[in-house]
Amino acid sequence: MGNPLYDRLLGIHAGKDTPFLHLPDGQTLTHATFLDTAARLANTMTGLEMEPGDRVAVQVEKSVEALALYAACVQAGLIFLPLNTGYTTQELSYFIENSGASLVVCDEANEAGLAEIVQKNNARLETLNADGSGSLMRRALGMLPAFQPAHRSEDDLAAFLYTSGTTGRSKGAMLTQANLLSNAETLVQEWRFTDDDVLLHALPIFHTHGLFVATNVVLASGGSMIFLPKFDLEDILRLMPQATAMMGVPTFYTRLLSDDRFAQDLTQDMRLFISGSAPLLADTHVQFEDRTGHRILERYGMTETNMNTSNPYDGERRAGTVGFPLPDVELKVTDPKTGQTLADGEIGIIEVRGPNVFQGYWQMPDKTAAELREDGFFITGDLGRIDEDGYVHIVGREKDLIISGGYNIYPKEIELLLDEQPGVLESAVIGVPHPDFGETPIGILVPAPGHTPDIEAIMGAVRDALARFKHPRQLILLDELPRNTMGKVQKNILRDRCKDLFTKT
Ligand code: MCA
Ligand code: AMP
Repeated sequence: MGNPLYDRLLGIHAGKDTPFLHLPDGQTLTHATFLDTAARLANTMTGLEMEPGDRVAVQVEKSVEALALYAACVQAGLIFLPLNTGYTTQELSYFIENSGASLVVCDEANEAGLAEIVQKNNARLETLNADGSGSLMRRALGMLPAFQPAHRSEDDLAAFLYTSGTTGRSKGAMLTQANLLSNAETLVQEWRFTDDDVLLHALPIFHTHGLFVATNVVLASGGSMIFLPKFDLEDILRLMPQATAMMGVPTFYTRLLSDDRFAQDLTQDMRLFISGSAPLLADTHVQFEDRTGHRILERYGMTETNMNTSNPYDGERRAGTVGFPLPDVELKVTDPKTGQTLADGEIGIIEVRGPNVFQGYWQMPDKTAAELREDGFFITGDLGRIDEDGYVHIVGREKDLIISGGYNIYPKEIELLLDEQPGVLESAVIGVPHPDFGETPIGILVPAPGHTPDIEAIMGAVRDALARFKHPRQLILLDELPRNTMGKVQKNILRDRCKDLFTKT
């Protein structure tokens, strides 16, 4: 039966001394060395009595060992559950409990904070630090660098990625081997990746973009990556001449453009710049081409679906669009009320179907049924239209979501917390334009009658509960929230009033 994800992404490189990871210090790791580490980790986890189908929750800094842990999970048939390094203990507790993870891997600095919740869930806790040290690798170094991959089928689950929702509760999107493999192999073809490619990798590896789009595409094509811990402008400018391709969120591109040193001489050996995870402003697209001669290739995806559409490699990459549906992806635009398919040109909700679409939300059949139709179409919550040439345009979102620097923020989660604070009657969280992050959240608070909320104390409560990237950049007091005749808060009015908060001086 084999293990398709292992066989087609990792096993193909077994024993090969070909370059896989170029590190910022100039060191290069081969595929064989990387696979040795993965095999040691797979042996370690099996030795800890982990069995195929068990969940491994991982909140660690980006490192070679962290990436090898993903490969080890594939090899051992374990479900990989990567978590944003910004999440607080409170946020992590929910993920550990909800997923029923049997192994939790964290940075040593967070070990004490997680011990109680891990114990309560009868899980095991191991540590892995940014420099590769910690209990997990200590165990792994005593293991054999060879592991017989667990038998898995394409329909077996490979990863859970948590994504929030409009109700404020995160949902574990269940992705199979086939979901990941089909997308990776399609993207290799669409974007012409080969073993000559060197991808500049500065994205985090706890999301679809950095893990599945970037890493799986490079693994499937046999290329290598310049593997950076994070987006650091100096590193990017220094290392770009050694790369052939980069994948990034729009913030990467606006930050590059804001530096005069970023010019054509740095990009002459690059063949491809890809953007996604958030809307790329048409202006950024145009400025980038003027500066470098390269047209950014914009694509559109979601945690639940991997990639759905892409601008063409050879044809016209059209600014302000996300291109065409990928070869094996069906995409339609439907009426939000009736679900009927709309004619091209009309604006409605984007729905997608294909081998890339997830299996549903872990142990949440109602939420799955609300978003994943029986016929396999997934209701994305994005508003879009298809133009006369077939290009897909994303024109907005039906779902209440803010995207800051490529990270999703669900206002409901913050509003639930703000509403609980002393002196607050109710709240509304909205996204407003931000020059660096694209959008940023701010909170509008309505004081309870006769009270003046203590803004500093409220920000303290926010800091304790929520990851840094979700913190409202400002809290504003307002006597009442604008509502329509149905009593629904009119966030568009609030957004309009606050739209210049960070974009004009
Ligand atoms: C970091 N901070 C942020 C963000 N990132 N705040 C808001 N939004 C963010 N995105 C916090 C930091 O913790 C720091 O807090 C402060 O803001 C300033 O940090 P700064 O140094 O400016 O940020 P950075 O570390 O340079 O990070 C910015 C970044 C990074 C490079 C844009 O967020 C990033 O790599 N984003 C990519 C996200 C991504 O991969 N998304 C893909 C999701 P303090 O001041 O307290 O230290 S997958 C997806 O969406 C789908 C599937 C798709 O289509 O791809
Ligand atoms: P996530 O839940 O993190 O996977 O985020 C997925 C969401 O990011 C999508 O539903 C879109 O709203 C947004 N998104 C991803 N790529 C693009 C893009 N190229 N343009 C506009 N929005 C995008």
